[in-house]
Amino acid sequence: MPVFSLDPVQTAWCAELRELAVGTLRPLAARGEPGRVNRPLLAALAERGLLTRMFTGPPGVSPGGFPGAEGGGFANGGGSAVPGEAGRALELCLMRESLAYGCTEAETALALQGLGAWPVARAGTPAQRARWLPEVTAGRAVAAFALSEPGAGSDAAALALRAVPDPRTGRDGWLLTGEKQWISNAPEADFYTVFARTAEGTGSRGITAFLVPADRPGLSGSALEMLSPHPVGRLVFDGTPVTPADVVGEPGRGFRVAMDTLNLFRPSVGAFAVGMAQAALDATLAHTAARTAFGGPLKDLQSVAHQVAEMATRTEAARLLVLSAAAAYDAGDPEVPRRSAMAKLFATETAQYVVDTAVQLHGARALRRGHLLEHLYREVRAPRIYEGASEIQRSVVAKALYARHSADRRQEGGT
Ligand code: COS
Repeated sequence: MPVFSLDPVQTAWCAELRELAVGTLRPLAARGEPGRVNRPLLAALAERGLLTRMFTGPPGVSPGGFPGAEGGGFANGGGSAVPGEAGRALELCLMRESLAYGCTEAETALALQGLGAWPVARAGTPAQRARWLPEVTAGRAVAAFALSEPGAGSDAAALALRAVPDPRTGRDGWLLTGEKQWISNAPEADFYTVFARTAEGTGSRGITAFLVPADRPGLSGSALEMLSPHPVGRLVFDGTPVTPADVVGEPGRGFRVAMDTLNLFRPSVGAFAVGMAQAALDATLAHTAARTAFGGPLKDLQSVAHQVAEMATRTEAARLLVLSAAAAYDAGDPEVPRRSAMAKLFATETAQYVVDTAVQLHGARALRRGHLLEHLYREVRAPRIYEGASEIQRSVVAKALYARHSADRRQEGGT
């Protein structure tokens, strides 16, 4: 893997996005209602082409390779989006870090469109893609990824929402019965990528992904009051009909669809965290340079300066880990699950540390409602839990390390 550095075009684009986030998106976010989808914010992201770019990768790099790419297009289904093409993960990480720096709400709105619709872009049928992806990228349709259940969060393969053959249609359809919980954008999304059990007793191999429009009979939802500015809710499926046309990927292969999606999005959660850490660090530099105490600026106290140096070093390390995981994804590296997990783990834990230290160095003013750090202190917590808690990321890393160790030993034994 090459040592990582951004080229001037990427650097300039990130600066542009930070400006957009602060100048245009933050005021739109401020006018939104907490816990509700902010459609004007989504429209602004769409207008700048950012939602499309999340699915197409950098301009000119992916001819026909992705839905919506030149020569591909949603209408004919485009090419399938697979790792190893076109700088997609890197692009997503740059967008998420830059937007997060200036407006976490815009960042999250963008990311949730990606998380909910990516399984469709990657594994959906041409008809599903043609119906939904243009609406998602235009910011008109809101997407959601529905994996977690009251009894299956970290242990995703234990999910219990059942898809049983629909007696009315025999083998050609299913009825969904069960619940999903802690689903971002629920209950306001326009469609859900739902993971359901089509075979009992088969663990991760008996799960199928379905694209379920929000207006399907038997589907209802309610909002949960959570520590987050975006909606998070619960969904109840009471005999909701789905057909083979709603299957995303292959029946029984839904767990793979979920994991492939998380492999792409986990480093980008890390990028979100890095954006927040950088914002907290910059606020701390400004504050400690200007604020005087004990006869001089705070920055002249070694105890303060060393903390700032530590925050900056860890933020930079997190950024590099995120970007190298993204580059590995884009290169089709076989160790993507481990690298994605490491990037998410390290970056989200680092951001928690950096934001907390920033609060400490600011003192009480940082905890006043409306202060940037008060906002970041609330925002930084959830990413250590969603898309696989830190403990799950450590398990993924350890499992991959031992698998490689055993494979290496076997190879040594065989040669
Ligand atoms: N990428 C690709 N495939 C993966 C994978 C990954 N990251 N992780 C697991 N798989 C595959 C395995 O290769 C295995 O495939 P086969 O059945 O073909 O052998 C299958 O999935 C089952 O894997 P495993 O036995 O490791 O599954 P477990 O149930 O033991 O554990 C974890 C899977 C814990 C990693 C998974 O449940 C997980 O990621 N949990 C967190 C869920 C999460 O992120 N929830 C948040 C929802 S979005 S907010």
